[in-house]
Amino acid sequence: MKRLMRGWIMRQRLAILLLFSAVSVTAAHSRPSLNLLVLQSSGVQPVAASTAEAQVVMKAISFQPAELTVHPGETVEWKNEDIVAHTVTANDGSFDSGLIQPGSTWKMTIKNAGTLEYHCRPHPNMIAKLIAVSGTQPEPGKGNTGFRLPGLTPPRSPQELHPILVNFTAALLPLALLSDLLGRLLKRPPLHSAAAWMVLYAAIITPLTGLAGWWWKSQAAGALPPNLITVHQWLGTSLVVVFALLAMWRWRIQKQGGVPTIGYLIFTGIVVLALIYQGSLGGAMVFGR
Ligand SMILES: [Cu+2]
Repeated sequence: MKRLMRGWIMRQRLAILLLFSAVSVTAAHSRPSLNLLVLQSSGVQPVAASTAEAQVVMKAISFQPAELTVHPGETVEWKNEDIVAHTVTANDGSFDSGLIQPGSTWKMTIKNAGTLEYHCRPHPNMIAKLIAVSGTQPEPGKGNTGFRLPGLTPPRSPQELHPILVNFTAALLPLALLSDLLGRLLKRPPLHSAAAWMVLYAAIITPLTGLAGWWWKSQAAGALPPNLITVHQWLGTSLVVVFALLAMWRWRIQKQGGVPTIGYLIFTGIVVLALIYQGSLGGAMVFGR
């Protein structure tokens, strides 16, 4: 009976650990997911003809306004008030500003009526649209109201893959440390086994995260802040090596059936701090400071 009870308590503790890792992954994803609900044009409002140039400001990693009604023949100006470079790139490939550095502007004259959806290449979460209407007629077929959810598509670009893969390491390594600490505290060998597996998974998946990061950098060229990216890429590459060594160390401890030493726990703690710093650099590049 006592053994049954013990097993039940173990399962409860593991469930709590799993819940924590799920919460951390969800939190890391909550920001981009806000952009998933894109409000489609609801009743396009024709505005009086204006010769004034329309302006879109790029600020806080977003286009402001995200939706702008213009007329064919008008010139729209994009002004970058951010600390990082952005692009104005048509989703259908019909135009691309190239990199617009902080403080710079880019202009484009609207030729035809229609909806022009665009995004920023280094920051795929930066999306916006221009609705070009001719005369006072609302654009035909675009006056419908309602929401449209984008279809679920598998991640293909490094800008999507890198942030997804990062979550695994960000969850696995701190949880492995927590599991080892709890294992020592509660004298539960299964918690040590869980920790050894988590360190191994982190060591396997992190090289893929690194590859996606290098791929991203090769695509984004000079769009990423040079100082941040230099530290981020080399710290990340070092962490790939450190995780591999850490996994070997952890498995040797595991094979000897032993409890991890204080030395191992302190070293893992330092690696977790480096990982947190690495995450803050990545966040600064994608979302700004
Ligand atoms: Cu951007």
